[in-house]
Amino acid sequence: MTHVEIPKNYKPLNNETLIDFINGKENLKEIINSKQELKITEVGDGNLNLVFFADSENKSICIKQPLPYVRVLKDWPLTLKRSFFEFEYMKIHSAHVGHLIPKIYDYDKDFCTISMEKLSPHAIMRQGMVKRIKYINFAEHITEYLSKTLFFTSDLYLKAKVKRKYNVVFADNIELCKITEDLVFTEPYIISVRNRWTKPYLNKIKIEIENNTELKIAVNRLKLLFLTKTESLLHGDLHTGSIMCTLKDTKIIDPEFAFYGPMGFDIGALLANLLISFFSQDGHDIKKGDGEIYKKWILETINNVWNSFELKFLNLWKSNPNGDVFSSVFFNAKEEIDVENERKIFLKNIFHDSLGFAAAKMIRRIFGFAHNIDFELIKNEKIRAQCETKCSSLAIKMMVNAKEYENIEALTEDVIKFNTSD
Ligand code: SR1
Ligand code: MG
Repeated sequence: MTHVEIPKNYKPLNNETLIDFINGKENLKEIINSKQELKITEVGDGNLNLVFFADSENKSICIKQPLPYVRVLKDWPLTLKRSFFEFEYMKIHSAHVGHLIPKIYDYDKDFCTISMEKLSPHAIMRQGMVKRIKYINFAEHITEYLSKTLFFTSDLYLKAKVKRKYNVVFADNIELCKITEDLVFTEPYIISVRNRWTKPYLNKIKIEIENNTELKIAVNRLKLLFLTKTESLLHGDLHTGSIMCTLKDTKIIDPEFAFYGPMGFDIGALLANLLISFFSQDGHDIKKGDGEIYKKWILETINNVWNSFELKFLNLWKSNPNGDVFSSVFFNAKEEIDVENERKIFLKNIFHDSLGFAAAKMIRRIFGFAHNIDFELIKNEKIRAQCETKCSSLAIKMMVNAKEYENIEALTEDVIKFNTSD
């Protein structure tokens, strides 16, 4: 059994001890500025951690604390150091995307807590998408986030010396990366006790996956990229449960899976979750077809996410050639056309990586350990299985043939085809 190192003074907090914890911290007391008793509520609904809201008559804060195990499976031990990686990720990225993440007030090494801004009236994006809320500014915000976080921590911008130092810090996020290696890149493709799927409807596809050599080679290529391609400091778990929205605002939360990895992994996670939401919509219809307008919005959003990310990333690269590669010392003005061409080739590779990773994320949410409410809330299992079948059939094609997609529109056209097939 894995041994979890626990700081001497660590204790899981509860509604009572959290008040003492806050009262012991001048910085938090000053922010909350309350004369009355705080109202504490534990609101964590993710797979891993405790999340508390502390509300006062003046100000509310949010305190996240890891447990030395996986919250949804207590006999799965898990390092408490994950909150350190989350905190470090937020510190580094706050320079460029501080307005797109919660404000951080405190990191406590003993309790492993991160105290931060309570986001209100934000809701978890995945929950909003089940209710068919159109987040019309989302593509604009998330592409700013993706382009800046990925560019500013890459070798295109950082000096190798700085990037290597960051890389060393996050290379130690071994246990969280191992979760992804197992749950995303391995278990859905083999027989594993942690897998589950909508039985018996999806039994046939599950067996096909286990016997599809091309697919298993493709997922191993992706796993190798995940293990070796240290391009940028990634969020590492950028699904729609790690994003909180209002109609106007977007905030990205929960980067405890942060590591140096392939840019396409974060982009792919996001695309996968938008696609999962798309394929789940028919299962939420009260009257057949009542989700058509919403589905159209999701596809437009997917197109916007890639196209706008590409544009923003290219602009950042062109205006900040500060890293040790493609730096301005190499090229004169006449060579700009060739350099621009090279940038576009680079982005094409990221696009194909993103589609492959998106496919892996779609398959894991249908056949692996951790599923999404998008499909899980479809109570009629036969209807859920129909949605999941379409989603996983597209994912299998995407993973094996990622390079055949010339652009994002080719993908969203395929999405429509797979969704209308019977
Ligand atoms: C045991 S953790 C299961 C999943 O929850 C997180 O959100 C990650 O996606 C992880 O793979
Ligand atoms: Mg999370």
